Amino acid sequence: MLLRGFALTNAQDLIATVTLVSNAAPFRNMVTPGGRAMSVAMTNCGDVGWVSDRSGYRYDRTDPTSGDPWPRMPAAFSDLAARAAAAAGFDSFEPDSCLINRYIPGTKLSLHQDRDEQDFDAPIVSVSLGLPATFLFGGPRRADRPRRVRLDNGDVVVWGGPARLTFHGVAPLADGNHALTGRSRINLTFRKAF
Ligand code: MD3
Ligand code: FE
Repeated sequence: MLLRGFALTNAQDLIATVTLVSNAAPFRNMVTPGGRAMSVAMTNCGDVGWVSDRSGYRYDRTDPTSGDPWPRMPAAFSDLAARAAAAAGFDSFEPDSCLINRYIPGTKLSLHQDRDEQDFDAPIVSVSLGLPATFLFGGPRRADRPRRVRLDNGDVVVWGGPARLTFHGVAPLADGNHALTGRSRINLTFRKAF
């Protein structure tokens, strides 16, 4: 379910909070198991964070860069995620992880499924901030031709039920400048990983 502008009134606050999180756990380009650095820069907050390295993808309680626990999930983050999930019919969504993705012009995210989480009954809630992106919304198989959906600053999407395991990605970010984020797009994804 696409909730256009759901986070618009919170957008400035959310970006300020992303800055606080990324001061404690800086954005980094993780390496895939195949050995290539991802073009998306990532960090996390919450009880666990998504990490990738030569040995694979997983959720981890600590930031591998520092060895410290990830920053705590800010209340403003979990509140927004729970309100959006409820608006889409998912009551009492309690995310234990927020993956924060940063895109600059040219950054893309190849088609993939999110399947490192324990419980596929819980939705994933995504919040788009800053520059617009073309989201690629595929089907249950990688070969399914994706639909292209524009995601703008403040848009929130709740991915649950039959949409939970669809293949998806992001087309290379077009250049631009946004009042809130400059030449970048920030995406928050709230997950129940454990
Ligand atoms: C559909 N992020 O972090 S958000 C990701 O814009 C990811 O940064 C993209 O894909 C981004 O894994 C897309 C939308 C999204 C997130 C998770 C999903 C769509 C999803 C999980 C299942 C189906
Ligand atoms: Fe994903």
